[in-house]
Amino acid sequence: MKRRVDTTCPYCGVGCGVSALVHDQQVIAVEGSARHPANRGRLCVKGSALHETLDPQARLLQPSVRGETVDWSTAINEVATGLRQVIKEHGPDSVAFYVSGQLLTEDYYVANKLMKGFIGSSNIDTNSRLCMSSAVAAQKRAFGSDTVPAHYDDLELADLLVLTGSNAAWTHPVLFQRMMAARTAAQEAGAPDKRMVVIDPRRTATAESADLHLAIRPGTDAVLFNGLLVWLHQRGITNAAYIKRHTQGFAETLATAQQTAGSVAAVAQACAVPVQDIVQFYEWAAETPNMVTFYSMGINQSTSGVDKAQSIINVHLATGRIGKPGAAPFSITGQPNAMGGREVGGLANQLAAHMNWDNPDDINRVERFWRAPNMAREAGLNATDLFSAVGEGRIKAIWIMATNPVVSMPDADRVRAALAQCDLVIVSDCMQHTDTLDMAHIRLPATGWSEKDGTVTNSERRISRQRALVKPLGEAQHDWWIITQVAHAMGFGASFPYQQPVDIFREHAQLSAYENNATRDFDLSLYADISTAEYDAMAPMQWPITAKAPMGTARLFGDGQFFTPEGKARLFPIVPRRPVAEANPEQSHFVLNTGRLRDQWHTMTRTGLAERLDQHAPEPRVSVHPDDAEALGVSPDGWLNLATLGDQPTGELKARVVLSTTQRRGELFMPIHWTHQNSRHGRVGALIPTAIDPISGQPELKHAVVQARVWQPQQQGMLWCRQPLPNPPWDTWLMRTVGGITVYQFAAERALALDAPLETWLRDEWPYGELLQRFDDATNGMTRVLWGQGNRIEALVWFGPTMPQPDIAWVANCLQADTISAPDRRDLLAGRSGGQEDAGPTVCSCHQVGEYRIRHAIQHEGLTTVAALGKALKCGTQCGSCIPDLQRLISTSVESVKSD
Ligand SMILES: Nc1nc2c(c(=O)[nH]1)N[C@H]1C(S)=C(S)[C@@H](COP(=O)(O)OP(=O)(O)OC[C@H]3O[C@@H](n4cnc5c(=O)[nH]c(N)nc54)[C@H](O)[C@@H]3O)O[C@H]1N2
Ligand SMILES: Nc1nc2c(c(=O)[nH]1)N[C@H]1C(S)=C(S)[C@@H](COP(=O)(O)OP(=O)(O)OC[C@H]3O[C@@H](n4cnc5c(=O)[nH]c(N)nc54)[C@H](O)[C@@H]3O)O[C@H]1N2
Ligand code: SF4
Ligand SMILES: [Mo]
Repeated sequence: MKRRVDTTCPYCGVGCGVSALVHDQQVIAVEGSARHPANRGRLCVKGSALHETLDPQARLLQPSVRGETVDWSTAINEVATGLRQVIKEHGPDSVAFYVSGQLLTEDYYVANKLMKGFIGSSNIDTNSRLCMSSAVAAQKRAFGSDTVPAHYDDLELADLLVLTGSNAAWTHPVLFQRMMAARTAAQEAGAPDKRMVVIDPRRTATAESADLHLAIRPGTDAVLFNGLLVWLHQRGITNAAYIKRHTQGFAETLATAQQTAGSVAAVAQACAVPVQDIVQFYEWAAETPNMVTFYSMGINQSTSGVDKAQSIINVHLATGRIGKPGAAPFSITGQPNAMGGREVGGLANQLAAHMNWDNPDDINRVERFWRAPNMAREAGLNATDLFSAVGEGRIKAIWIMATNPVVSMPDADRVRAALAQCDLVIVSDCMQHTDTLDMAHIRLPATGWSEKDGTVTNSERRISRQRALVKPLGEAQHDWWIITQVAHAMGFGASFPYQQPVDIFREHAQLSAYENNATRDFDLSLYADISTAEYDAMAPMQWPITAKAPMGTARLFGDGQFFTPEGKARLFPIVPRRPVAEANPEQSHFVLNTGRLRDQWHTMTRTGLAERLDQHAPEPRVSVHPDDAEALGVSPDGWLNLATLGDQPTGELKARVVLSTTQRRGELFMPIHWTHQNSRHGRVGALIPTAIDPISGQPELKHAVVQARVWQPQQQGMLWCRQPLPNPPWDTWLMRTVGGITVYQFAAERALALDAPLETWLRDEWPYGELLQRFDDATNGMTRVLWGQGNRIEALVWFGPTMPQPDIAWVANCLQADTISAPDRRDLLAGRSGGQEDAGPTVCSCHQVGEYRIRHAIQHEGLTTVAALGKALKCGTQCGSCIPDLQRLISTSVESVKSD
């Protein structure tokens, strides 16, 4: 029987409600839940492909210890004994947990409790250190609490949206669509303009849709916002009454802003943006009280992330633009449960339930509530220090859950080396192949989305249920269960009596309410006695959720009351600081910026399984400004070798370039998603040195300086085969799956001759059947070779001095067939694509519409609006994530027609 179940998307912090259609033990379709207030029926392309990422083959299904499959009781016992042994010999601070904003709140709560109250160390940190910790520190400093005051509706109510350091069109797509729809509706209603300003060194898809884009020099946000404060004050827009009644520190803050960003000319120069653009931004800000500043990783991932966030908050406090409909500073969370992690205290410098290490009463309160025998007393190591401690042997056992630090940490090779020499590495993951699992002594199979059951909190403080849709596959177990079992085996059973997620949620709610009396923002007292039935039926709601606010709380700070001892918010003087390293194009030293692609999630363990998500950007290209490419002497499809600077360069990466005028000169951009599982030299984290914000400990992931050199491979090519190679022989390669066929794209510094050793190698290492046919194309130096048996093709390799440009899907299709037709075989050898039209790189993943097809429609069929294209080709009509791309194609194609 088919069932519909309401759950939540496990990807970004928008936290969309998903309505899943389940048949037996299969999720057969998903759609946006119309009832969920975050998305009201919408889903982006990643969310709408969720059911395509549940491949059982890719899952980790059994526990193992040092390579041997074991049962759960053995695995739990190994973990518990291992941890106990290390603690006995070296003390509690010699163990660490590294957890994740992708755990559910219940998982997270138990991990935090076990570490801080029972093991007796606070060496538990989370990947949110890389993501949110600057925003957390700034909010605590300014508000006295880590509070996001806003509601998503504020994004629609705002008349001026300022997006800084955010590529929301790709990273928070459903919110971005809500913003766009509100702007269109206002225009259609003839209402005064709703405007959007985007601040980002790159002209992203988000910036393309903005009314004004400020392509600032990286790291200069604080100058821009200090300048805005000065401008608003000069024009009498700062709110003297609000400042007096509800804030402190204004005079010093203003004075510092005047010294560091006193004139528009100075700001324009520091940010490298035309004066008139700065003036335009400031004028709009002056005339629009309904202003939301929405900020993300371009602010947080910086050595001055806390200060950059504070400079934004200063402007909102000085104008009283906070806690009101359509007015707020809005730090947006990345991961689905980054906010839930903050609630439980998942960062090493947080305690629990928004209580703090610097308050002895808080420590005592949590100790009493947990009846903790070994309460930790102070903050533990943040992520970068924690992995250093592993490398130095001070931490001897580490348990990593739901994160992939060998890819996502800065100095990623150093993280791998640290784990390689650690005595005990325990990894819980739901997938089978990750770079971090490769380093594990004990591998624990966790349940994943569709099996997990619990709660998550999105960017607007809204707690939603993520529900189990199907039974766990194989031996997979819930993270909370695994941690609870280990707690039992370590002798703490009485304090971990949980049978089901609601037992944990109830305790979490009780702790939030414990001796709270409105002294702490995070309060779920209404749920302190929640029953299983109520938990199962729980509707999405924003905290605080109390007897006074039984339907939750849309906004905080509307009354001007803050959680500092004085009850007043703190403005804080900000002296802008530059990023730690500088580019020097003359020496080919470039600033490397890193971030996300539209259709992939982080290290691709899940989105990498849905073929249609792979098509928008199948290759990790490095974006280079055309003038820089010319200066470097790299051709449009050529390769760059990027290396970290310093006496002992560690990280290195080879990637093909994509020329892009959306890129500032002197800067490069690389996506973060590729790993050792699907590439050689694709892990960008290996290039990022560890430089952290002194307050938050968040690494500067957006700004590394690298040496770029042209790399000239002698041989480049592609290999299609039915199964992955055990040991690819090339200097650099990428692997993906197309139509069930494995496709390698490779390049080699020195040509591997086909006859030897490549052919021998292929014959010895992989049984492709016999070499059927070979064609050497004298005109372009390309060689194509078919292997197989009779009319069944097992493999095709196509290589030469340049990278072939085939219709990859068509070739894969030929291989998939049991027998190949004679014409297709001829075409394969000749490098033609079966007479089929090549649709070009996929733009619309939902409806599989390619760029060439769209350009043709724009240029030759007169379809020059998004609506017209949607009507004819269906592109952009489902999730809408590609609409900015369609707009770009329309504007560039129309221009090229005009200039033809
Ligand atoms: N498709 C997709 N969506 C995701 C994710 C994903 O993996 N894939 N991950 C989720 C997670 S965990 C997160 S944290 C969010 C991140 O969401 P975003 O922060 O929107 O994404 P990023 O691409 O990391 O970076 C945003 C922008 O910051 C800009 N930037 C770099 N330096 C500066 C600077 O100095 N100042 C300013 N103003 N901008 C700068 C970059 O050019 C980039 O365009 O996305 C979430 N959503
Ligand atoms: N250079 C650079 N580096 C970055 C960033 C950047 O912008 N630039 N961004 C940083 C940011 S903001 C983030 S959030 C991180 C993200 O980086 P990671 O957290 O390392 O990336 P993910 O691929 O999301 O890793 C999640 C892992 O958990 C597994 N998993 C999924 N669900 C579950 C579950 O329920 N239980 C368990 N046990 N496992 C599960 C997945 O299979 C996957 O292996 O990357 C950071 N690193
Ligand atoms: S915007 Fe997309 S990825 Fe984010 S929660 Fe919604 S559907 Fe999931
Ligand atoms: Mo993140």
